[in-house]
Amino acid sequence: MTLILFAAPALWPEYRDTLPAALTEAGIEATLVTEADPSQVDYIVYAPASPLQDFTPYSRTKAVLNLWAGVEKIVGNPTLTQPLCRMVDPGLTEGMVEWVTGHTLRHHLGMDRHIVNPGHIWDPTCPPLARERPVTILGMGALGSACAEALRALNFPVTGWSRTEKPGQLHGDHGLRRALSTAQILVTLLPKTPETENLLNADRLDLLPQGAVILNPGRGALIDDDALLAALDRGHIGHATLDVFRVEPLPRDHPFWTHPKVTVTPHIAADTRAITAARVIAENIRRGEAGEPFLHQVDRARGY
Ligand code: NDP
Ligand code: OXD
Repeated sequence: MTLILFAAPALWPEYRDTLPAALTEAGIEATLVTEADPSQVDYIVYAPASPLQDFTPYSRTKAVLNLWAGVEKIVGNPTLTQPLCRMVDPGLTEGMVEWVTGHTLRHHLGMDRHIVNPGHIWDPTCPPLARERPVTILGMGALGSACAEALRALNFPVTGWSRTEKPGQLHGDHGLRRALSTAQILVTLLPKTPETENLLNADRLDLLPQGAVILNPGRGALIDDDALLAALDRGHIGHATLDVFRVEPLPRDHPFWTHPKVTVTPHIAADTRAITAARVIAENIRRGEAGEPFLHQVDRARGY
C-alpha cells in the first residue's frame, strides 16, 4: 500500500518515522512517500498548505486524511471526490486546552495589571474566584468540549453553545443570545463555514456584558474585524486575544497589531503533534482497509 504525504517539507522529518511506526503497530504494511504516480496512491495525508489542489488523478485513493482540524481550505474543492477526514488529535487537543486555560486565567486574574505596572502602583484588589466568572464557549466539538472540561475543573461556570441540541448545552439563535449575555470570557472554537462567518457581528458583540474578554482560537472569519475594533474602542469589549485571522500571517499594517486591547498570537494555539496524530491516521487506514467507517469523516454539506 502507498501513502503519500502532501505537506510543507519541514513536516517530513516529523512523519517519516512516526507514521510508518504507527502503521506497523496497527498491523498495516505500507510505504510512506512524498512523490508517487497518482494512480498508485492508496491514501493521502494532507496539510492544506500543500500545493496539491487537483485530486482528479488520484483515482485509486480511498481517503484524504487532513492533518488539520479545520478543513475550510479543502472541503469545497470540486476535484475532491474521495472521503475527507479531519484531524482529531489528542496532542492538538491538549495544546488547545493549555492555550485556552492560560489565556482565560490571564484575564480572569488580571495578570497584566501586575506584569506591566510602570507606576509601581500597589493595588491590592483581589480578583473574584473562578466560580464567579462565567465563561461561554461557542463550538463544543472535540476542542470546545475539552476546554470546557478543563475550565470547569477550575470551577469556572461554563456555558457551551453549538449547532445541534445536546444535553446541558445551548443551541440556536435564542441559545446564542443567552450564551453571549452571560459571557465575561467568550471562547470561539467554531469551524469556518458559511453559517459561522461573521457570527460575531456588531449586534451580537453588543449582547456581551460590558468589559467582556474574547479569546478566538477558532478562525478569524468568525468575528467581524471592524465591529470588534469599534466595540473595543468604545470600551464595550475589554480585550480580545486572537490567534487566527482572515489573512495569515496578519498583515503588518493591520490595526490588531497595535491596538492596546488586542493580543495577537500567530496561529499557535494548538498544533497537530506527529506522535499522537500518526496513531489516528494509522487507525483510519486500518478502518479503510477493513471496510469500517472512517473516524472524523467530514460532512461536506455541513462543511466540517
Ligand atoms: P469539531 O468539528 O469537533 O467541533 C465543531 C463545533 O462547532 C461543534 O460543536 C459544532 O456543533 C459547532 N458548530 C459548527 N457549525 C456551527 C454553527 N453553524 N452554529 C453553531 N455551532 C456550530 O471541531 P474541533 O473542535 O476539532 O475544531 C474547531 C475549530 O478549531 C476548527 O474547525 C478550527 O477552525 C479551529 N482550530 C484552531 C487551531 C489553532 O491553532 N488556532 C487548531 C485546531 C483547530 P455540532 O456538534 O452541533 O455539529
Ligand atoms: C487546525 C489549525 O485546523 O491548526 O488544525 O488551525
